[in-house]
Amino acid sequence: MTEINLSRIEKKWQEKWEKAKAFEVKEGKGKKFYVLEMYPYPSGSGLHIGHAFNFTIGDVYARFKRMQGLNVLYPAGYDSFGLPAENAAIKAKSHPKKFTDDSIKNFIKQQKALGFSYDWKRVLWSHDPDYYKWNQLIFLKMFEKGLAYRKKAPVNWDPVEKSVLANEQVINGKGYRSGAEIEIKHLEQWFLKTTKYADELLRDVEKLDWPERIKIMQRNWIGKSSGSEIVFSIDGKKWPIFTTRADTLFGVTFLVVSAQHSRLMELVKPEEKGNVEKFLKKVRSTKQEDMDLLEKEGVFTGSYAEHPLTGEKIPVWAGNFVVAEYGSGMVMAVPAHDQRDFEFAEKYGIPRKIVVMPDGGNLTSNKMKEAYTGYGKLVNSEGFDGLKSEEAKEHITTALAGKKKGRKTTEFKLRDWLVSRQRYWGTPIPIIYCDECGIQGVPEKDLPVKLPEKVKFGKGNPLESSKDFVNTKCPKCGGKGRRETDTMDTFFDSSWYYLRFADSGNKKELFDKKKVGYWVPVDFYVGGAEHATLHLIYSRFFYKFFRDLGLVKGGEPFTKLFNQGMIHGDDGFVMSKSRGNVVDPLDMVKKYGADSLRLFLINNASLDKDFSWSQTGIEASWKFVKKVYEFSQKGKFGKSSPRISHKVNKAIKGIEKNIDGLRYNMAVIELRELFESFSSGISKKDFSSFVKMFSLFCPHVGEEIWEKIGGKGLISLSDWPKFDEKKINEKFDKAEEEFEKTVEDINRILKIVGKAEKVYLYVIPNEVGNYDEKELARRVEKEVKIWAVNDKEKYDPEGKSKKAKPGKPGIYVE
Ligand code: ANZ
Ligand code: ZN
Repeated sequence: MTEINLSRIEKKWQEKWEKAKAFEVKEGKGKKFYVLEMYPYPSGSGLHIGHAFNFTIGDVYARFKRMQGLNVLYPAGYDSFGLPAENAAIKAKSHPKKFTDDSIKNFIKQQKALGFSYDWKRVLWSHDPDYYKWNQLIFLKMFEKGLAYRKKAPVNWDPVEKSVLANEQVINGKGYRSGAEIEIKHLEQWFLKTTKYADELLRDVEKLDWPERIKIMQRNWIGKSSGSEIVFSIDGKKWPIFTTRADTLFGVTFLVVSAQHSRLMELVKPEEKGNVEKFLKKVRSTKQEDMDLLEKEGVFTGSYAEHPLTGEKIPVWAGNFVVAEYGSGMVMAVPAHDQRDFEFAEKYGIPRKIVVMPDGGNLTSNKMKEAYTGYGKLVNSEGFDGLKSEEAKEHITTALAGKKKGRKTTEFKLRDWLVSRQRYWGTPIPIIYCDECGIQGVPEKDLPVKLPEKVKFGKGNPLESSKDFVNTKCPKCGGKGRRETDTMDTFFDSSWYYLRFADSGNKKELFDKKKVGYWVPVDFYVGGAEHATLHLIYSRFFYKFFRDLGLVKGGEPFTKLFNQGMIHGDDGFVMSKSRGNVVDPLDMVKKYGADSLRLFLINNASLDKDFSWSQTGIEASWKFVKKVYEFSQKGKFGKSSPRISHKVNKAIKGIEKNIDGLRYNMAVIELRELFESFSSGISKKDFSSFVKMFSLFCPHVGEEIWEKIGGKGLISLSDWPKFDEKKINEKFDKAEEEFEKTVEDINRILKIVGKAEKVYLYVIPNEVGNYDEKELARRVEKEVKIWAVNDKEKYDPEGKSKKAKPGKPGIYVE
């Protein structure tokens, strides 16, 4: 028998696919289906096992839909701008461009080695001026519409990356990549007005076929709150404050202004200035989640506010738990009914006042161990006593509105996206500053503003020290102009790449509307859950912006989203170089072949669950691949018995459903079971159906077998097998179950009897066909003789044939 040579087979078919441009597609040919994996960062160390898993999930789906006759767009691209490349290049004393180009080349080679069926003609990467030119155009369009704007704001400064970060990129007060403690700086930066679409972004979450937890994260991130704005007066000036609990207004015992509030200093009295400044040095984050974790701290400003209804004097504090950029950056603190305020008041000895009494409850201020945050009936609230919280909110707000001291309002947690970065390796922001004309967009004809290649790395942003880059002419007056040296956050690049794939070579425009209209939205999007609030919010925002420009239809870019699980090392821990439990997919390809790796990755567990690498697992997959190949090489086909026919048709039906539902592991179980039944003979047609299904997971060996059995063209482009419902007959499954039970029964008897050489089986006449002597002998490892109970010739010394029942033969051993 010919020994299987997997690497020869892989190379052969990869070349054939490439030569035949097998997976290149054009729009218009029937119904489309768009499969996409999240834009990978082409790391210098190449493709890791998580990528291999992610891409295999996508590839199997793309192959499946393609065979089902859909026109499948399945492209690949590289998220190639960004700090990691810049840092790695500096470390390797290379240039980020060279470093990145090399990484991409390597990445593509590796993807090809795994047999992914991408349309390579459409490949793109962000650092290509033909790509980022369009980033710049999009930015200018946003600038024109007031959606890209500059403002001074408290921002997150990452001292290691030496750049600002967006709110989404700060985790527990630390930079999401560097892990450095974030510092707060007040800087003028570029923002994109994501909040313009806040309401719609929230509403449309309901339309999405996405994992529920991602939808929840999106809802929370956008965070809509309905409440009231209440105006407090401080030294004659009006300071509006957002609250969702206007019913607690009479319980306010202090105000807290955010430590990062842009007008904080107006509130600080000279005698408190020293204290306040000392306090401000300690404050680290601008983000709510981070603040909630911190111990609540603050400092008195020296100012007092006037209560809008009682006129009482209320001290104003600065605190670390108030977000500058939410509401008005101030809170009216009600320590009896808000836990944060409670803790703060305890710490600084500020009194509390109960104004909401729970039903049947009996709160006493000095016995409270924590705030009562629920609803109830109002007390200590002048004319509003006795009202229920819900009613009181309305009444109090109306009373305030009458005095022009309040109104109903809605707030969103979502902040505008800070997109400027003080780093080199990104898209230059296409803006020119002129002393005469102010901020000017670069005219479209001058795009792209190219990233200069000859720059000095090491100190700060190399663009700043590049005179040729910075000095330019003002596009309006022709006078001296200065280029913006900030670059765009790389999440800008990934916010629309899926649209460019629909028309990636277009030199004249962003993309052709008709082409995008045909391919987009993405029907199936696979990637990690870590993008829940970053990329997936930004992309949805871009899409809505493009829709408003009339460039795309519908409102959402990704119809169905799937998050794959994480792969751990064989020790159960997350793979990491320091633990030494990393598995390199390319090593596995060399050792076991690409198909075995692919099969192993998807047949482990439910695709959205974490699982651990297993050596025996990949070996088992490899053995299966070999067995299928060897079976095919014998090439002896006959007729499928009705039982086999039943199995094949039932498997097609089941596998089809399981793949569609992303239960690949279940599909593989069915495929293996089906294969096991072939030893008793199978028709070529039925075997072809099996190979087609097998080829989704193992495309190289699939093609090789297909060629051997005389299949026409490429199996990758063949039609998905159709099942014949009429050939599915559950009686075969029942017979099989009975057979298995009989095997068990015999084995039990053999165990009791001990020494026995022969097994006699007495079967109801119409069931004789369900038992195969050879198969049974193999299973019980004894000589077996089967009799029909009514056979006159039968050997039955103990009359065991009388015990036979339908589905349960009589058994005699000796
Ligand atoms: C008084 C009050 C009394 C509040 C009470 C709550 C309970 P959500 O639902 O998240 O919108 N708040 C307002 N602006 C804030 C800011 N910039 N940073 C931190 N907290 C802020 O929460 C709204 C509530 O969060 C508001 O209602 C306010 O505290 C606080 F028994 O006002 B509340
Ligand atoms: Zn000018």
